[in-house]
Amino acid sequence: MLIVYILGDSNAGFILTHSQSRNVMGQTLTEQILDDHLVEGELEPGEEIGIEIDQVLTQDTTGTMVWLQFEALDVDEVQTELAAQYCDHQTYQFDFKNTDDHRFLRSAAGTYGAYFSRPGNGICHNVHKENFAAPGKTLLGSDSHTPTPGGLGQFAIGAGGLDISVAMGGGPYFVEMPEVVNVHLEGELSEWATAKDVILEMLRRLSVKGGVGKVFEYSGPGVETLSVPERTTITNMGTELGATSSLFPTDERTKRYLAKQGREDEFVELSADEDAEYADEIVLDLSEIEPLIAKPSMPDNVVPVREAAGETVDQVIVGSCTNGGYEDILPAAKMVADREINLTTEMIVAPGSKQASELLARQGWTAEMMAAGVNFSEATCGACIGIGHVPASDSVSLRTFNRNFEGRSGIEDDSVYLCSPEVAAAAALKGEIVDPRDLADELSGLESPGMELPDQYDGSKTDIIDPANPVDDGLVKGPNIGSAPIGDPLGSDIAGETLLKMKDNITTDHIIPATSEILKFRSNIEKLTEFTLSRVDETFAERAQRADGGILVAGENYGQGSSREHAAMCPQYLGIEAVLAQSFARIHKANLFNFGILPLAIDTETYERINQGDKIEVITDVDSAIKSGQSEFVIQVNGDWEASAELNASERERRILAAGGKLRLTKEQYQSGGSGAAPADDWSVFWTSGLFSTHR
Ligand code: MIC
Ligand code: SF4
Repeated sequence: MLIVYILGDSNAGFILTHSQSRNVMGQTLTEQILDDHLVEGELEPGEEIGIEIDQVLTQDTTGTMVWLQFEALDVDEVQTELAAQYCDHQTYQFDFKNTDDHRFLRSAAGTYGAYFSRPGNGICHNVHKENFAAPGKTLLGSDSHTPTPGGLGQFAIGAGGLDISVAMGGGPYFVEMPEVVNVHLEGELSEWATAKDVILEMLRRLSVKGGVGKVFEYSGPGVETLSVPERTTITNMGTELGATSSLFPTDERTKRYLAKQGREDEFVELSADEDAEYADEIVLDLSEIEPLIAKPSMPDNVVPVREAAGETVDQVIVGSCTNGGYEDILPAAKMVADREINLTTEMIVAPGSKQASELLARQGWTAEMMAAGVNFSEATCGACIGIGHVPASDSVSLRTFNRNFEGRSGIEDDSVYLCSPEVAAAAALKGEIVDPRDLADELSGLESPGMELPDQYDGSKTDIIDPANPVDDGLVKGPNIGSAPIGDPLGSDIAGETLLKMKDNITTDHIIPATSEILKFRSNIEKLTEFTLSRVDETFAERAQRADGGILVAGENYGQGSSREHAAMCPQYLGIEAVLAQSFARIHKANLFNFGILPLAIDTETYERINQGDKIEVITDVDSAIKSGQSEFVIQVNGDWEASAELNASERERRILAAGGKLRLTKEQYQSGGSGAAPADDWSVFWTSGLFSTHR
C-alpha cells in the first residue's frame, strides 16, 4: 500500500489523495459513498476509516470554537468544496456576547472562505438542505443532527468542532465503520400518520441506544411514497437512536425537490446494489403506523397518542430542525385555519428557515394562523434548547422537536412531549392530548391535511453571504471571545476522587447545558466551565476545582445527544483526566479523545461497586499502556479492591490521547511541515503513517 502525503503551498491545508475505488460487488449505498471518499482503512464494520469530506457546516454555538481552532491550526483557507456557517441557536441576541459571536463568525467565514447565513435565516440543517445538500457528497457538521440531508442521499455525520476544523483544513474525518442496517419500508402512510411517527416507531422499537455504531439505510417500495421533507424528518431524528447516520436512496422525488429549490443539476441517482449485504434488516409497514408521541423525558419513551390522551396541554410548539419546514407547518396551519386555539393553550410556530416563513407569509397562511391565535417566532432553534418559550412550572408542553431531555426546555422537572405537527395542532385546538383521528370525529370538517410541497421554493436568498464577497476586513473579536484551549499530554499516573457518580443516558445537556444564560459563554471556556455538570450537581465545578481534577463515573450511553465538544473541553479544563462509564455515545467519546480525557469502559459490577467520593487510581502506567496499544487497564478503588477497565481506541485515538488532544497533535504535525512525520521519540516507529499521511 503506497502512502502519499501531498503538501500544498505554505499553510494551504492538507491535500488528500483518494484511494482507488475498490471493485467490490454488492455494496450498500453507505458503502458506495464511503468507498468513493475513502482515504484510509477498510470498509469493515468496527474498523476505523478515514474519509474525505466534501462539505462542512457549523452553527453559532459550536462554530466560534471551530474557527478559533482553525485559526490556531494556521491554515489560510477552507479546503473543502464547501463550508457553511449558520447562526441559528441563539438568534435573539439577549446579550452583546451573542451578537459579538455572530459578528466574529461572519468575519471568520469571510476570512477563510465559508458561506455565512445571517442570524434569523434559519436552522443550519434546514438552510443547508435548501441551499447546499447534495446527493452522493459527504458532509461533516458540528451539530448532532447533521445527518438530516441523508433524506436526499447525502452521507452526513455530526462531529465535535475540532473534527470540523481539521476537515476544513483538508484533513480526513476518522470514524468507526458503522454496520449498515436495512430499514425496508412497505406500504404507505395512512391518514393522520406522518414521517415523525415513523421515526418515533423506530425509537419505540430500538431505544436511544439502538443505533450506536450503525447507519440506517432506508429501502423498499415505501420509500417512493415519502417526499424529501418527510425523509429528512426521519434522517434528522436517526440521531436520537444514537446512529452514525441515516440515508435514503435518491429518485424522481429527490430530483423534483432539488428542481423546486432551483438545484436540479445537483441530482445524482443513487441506490444500493441489488445484492448488497446488510448487517441487519428492519421491516416497517407504513400502513400500520399510527400517531405516536414520546412522553417525558426521553425521545424513546414512545406510546400511541391514544394512550396519552386526555392530558391537559399548556403549550404547543411547531418548529425545529425535525419538523420546522414549510411542509411541516402547512398541515398545522390547515388544521387551525378558521378555528380557534384553546384559550389556556399557547401555540407557537417557530419556522426552521426564513424560506419557510416567507413562503407561508406570501401564501397567506401566516395570517390564517395568527387569526386562530398562533404566535410566530423568528426562524431559530430557540425553544428547543430553552431559549424563549420556557414552559410554565408544572405544565405540559407538546413540541414537534426531536429531544425532550429533562430540563432542556429551560425549566427543571419539565414535562415535554414530542409529536408530529398534526398531533400538536390537534392538542392546541382541544387543549389536551388527543389523537387527531378522534378529534376529526368531533370537529366537523377537520380533515387529514396530508403532505404538500410548494410549486417552487422561491424564497429570497438575501441572508446568505457568499465567501467570494466578504463583508468584513479580517477577524472581528469582541471582548468575550477567548482562544482555543490546547491540552497537556496525559502523564503516566491518573488518580483522584470520584467527583460524581452518574446514572445511564447522561446527555451533553447535563454536562454543559445550553440555555441562554450559559450559551453566551461558548467562546469563553474559563467562564463556561463554571456550569459543568451543574444540572447533575451544582457543586461539581467548584469541587473539581478545589480537588484539582478527579474522575467521573457513569452508567450506559454517557454523553448522548449534542455534538458540543464543550462537554469534554470543560471537564478537561477542570482537570478531569478519566471518565469511567459502562458505555459512551459516539460523538462524545470522540470529543473525549480530542480533548485528552481517557474514556475507560467498566462492567456493571464495577459500576455498582464504585461510590461517589471513592478514591480511584489507575494502577496501569497510563502513558505506556496508551502507546503500546494495551486495552486492559487496572483500577484500584480506595486502595482496597481492583477491577479492570477497557480502553477501546484506535491507534490514531491513542496517539491523540497521548499528545494531550487533537489540537496539539494536529498543530505539531501540520507545523512540522505537514509531512505527517511522527514526533521523534521511540514511539514514532509505531506511528510510521502519521495522522494525515495515510492514503492508499
Ligand atoms: C442540540 O440540539 O443539542 C444542539 C444545541 O443543536 C447541539 C449543538 C450545540 O450544543 O451547540 C447538537 O445537537 O449538537
Ligand atoms: Fe437546533 Fe434543536 Fe435542531 Fe439542535 S435539535 S439543531 S437545537 S432545532
